[in-house]
Amino acid sequence: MRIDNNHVEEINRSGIKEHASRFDFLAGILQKGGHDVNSILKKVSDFQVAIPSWALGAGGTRFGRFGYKGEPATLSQKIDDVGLLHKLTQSAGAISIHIPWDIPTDYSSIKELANSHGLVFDAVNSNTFQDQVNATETYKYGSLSNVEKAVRDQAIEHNKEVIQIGEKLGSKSLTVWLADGSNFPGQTNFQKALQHTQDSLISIYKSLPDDWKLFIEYKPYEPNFYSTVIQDWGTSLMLANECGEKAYTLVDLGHHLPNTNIEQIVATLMLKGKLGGFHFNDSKYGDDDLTVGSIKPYSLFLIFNALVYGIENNPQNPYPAWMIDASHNIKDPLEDLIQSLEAIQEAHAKALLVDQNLLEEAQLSHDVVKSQEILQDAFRTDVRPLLKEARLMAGGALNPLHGYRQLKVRNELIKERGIDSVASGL
Ligand SMILES: [Mn+2]
Repeated sequence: MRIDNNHVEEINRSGIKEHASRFDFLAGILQKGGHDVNSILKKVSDFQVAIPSWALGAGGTRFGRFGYKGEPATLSQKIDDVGLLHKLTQSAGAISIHIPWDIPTDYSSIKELANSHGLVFDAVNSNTFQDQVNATETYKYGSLSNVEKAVRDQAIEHNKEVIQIGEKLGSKSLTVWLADGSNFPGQTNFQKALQHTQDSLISIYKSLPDDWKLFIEYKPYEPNFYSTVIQDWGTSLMLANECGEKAYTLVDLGHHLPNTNIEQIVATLMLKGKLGGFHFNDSKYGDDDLTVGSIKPYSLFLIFNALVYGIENNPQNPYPAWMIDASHNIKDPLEDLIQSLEAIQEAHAKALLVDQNLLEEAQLSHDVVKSQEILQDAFRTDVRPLLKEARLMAGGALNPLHGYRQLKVRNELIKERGIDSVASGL
C-alpha cells in the first residue's frame, strides 16, 4: 500500500479548521514571548529520524515472540513501511539496515524504491552478536574481543563487508554494537578483552571510506550479565579516540543504568565533538526498548535541551545521526513508531522554546528557581499545533495516528502480505 496526496487530503479535511485556530493561538503566544515561529517550524520540519529495519516487525523477549499481522518480510517491504511512516509524519526520511538480514539482491532497484519514498540510507549495522548460517567461527565467547584471532578476524571481515554494502546504497556510517562481555567473574580478562576490541575496531576503521563515520555504541549489561566490554560512554569515547577523527560515540537511551544523567553525557560528548549518533527509546528498568516518551518525557526534554544547545554551540561536533531503536512486543509496530516520532518531535520543539540567553543570565546570577522555571515553562507548553503545522506544510498528516487508522493501513498490509508474514532480523 502507498499513501498518496489524495489520501492525505482526505484524512486532513475534517481537522483543518480546528487546527488553524489552535495554531494561530499558539503562534500568537510564542511571538509575544519573542520566539521566531517560522524558524522553529523549519527546525521541526528539518528534523528527520531514521527507522531501523528491525523495528518494523513485532519484537519479542527471551520468553517468546508474538508476531504482528502483515509484517514486512523483505527489504522492499521494509522500505515500503518506512515510506508509509514518512508520508504520514514527514519526519522519518531514512532507513537504517541490518546485515546480514537486509542484503539487497538488486542494488539499483532498492535504491530506486527508497528514492521513490523520499528515503535515504542511514547508518548500516553489523551483527556479531549471534552465529550466522555457514559461519566457521562462533561468537559464543565474544566477537571483536574474542581471545581467538580467527574469531576476531571473522568479525572484522563481517564489518568490512557491511561497509561495502552500505557504500553501494549511499550510507555514510557504520554502527558497531557489541554483545561481547562475560556472564561470571573470572570468565574473561578485562584488559585483554578491551585491548582486542580496540585492535579490532582500529582494523575496521582502516577500511572506512574518507567521508564515513564509525559509531561505537555502549551498553552496561545484557546479553552478558556480569560485564560488557564497552560498558559506558567513557569506554566508547576512549575507543573512538584511539580509532581516529571519523570515530564517534553513539548514545542509546536504553543503554544506561536507571537514573543515569544522560543529558550530561550528551553535553560532555558534544563539547568534545564526539557525539556521532543517537538512538531513541524509553525505559523503566533496563534496556526496555519502549515507545519514546512513554515513561520519562521530562528526561527526554532535558536530553533534547542538551542536544539543541550542542547543535547551536558546538561546531566541533558533527550533526548527529538520529534513529529510533525501540521494540514493539504488543503494539502495531507502525503505530508504535508514529507515537515515538511524535514524542521526539515534541521534545525537540519544546527544547527549541528554551530561551538560552535568559537561562544563561539566570545561571550567572545563581537564580536557581528561575533556571528551573525557564526549563519547565518550555516543557509545559503544548507544542502539538506547531508539529501539526510543520507536517501540514511538508505534505503530511495533521494527525498521523488517526490517519493511519482511518486509512486502515494495517488491514491493507495484511491483504497484501498475508496474516502470517514475519519480519526478518532483530
Ligand atoms: Mn541501539
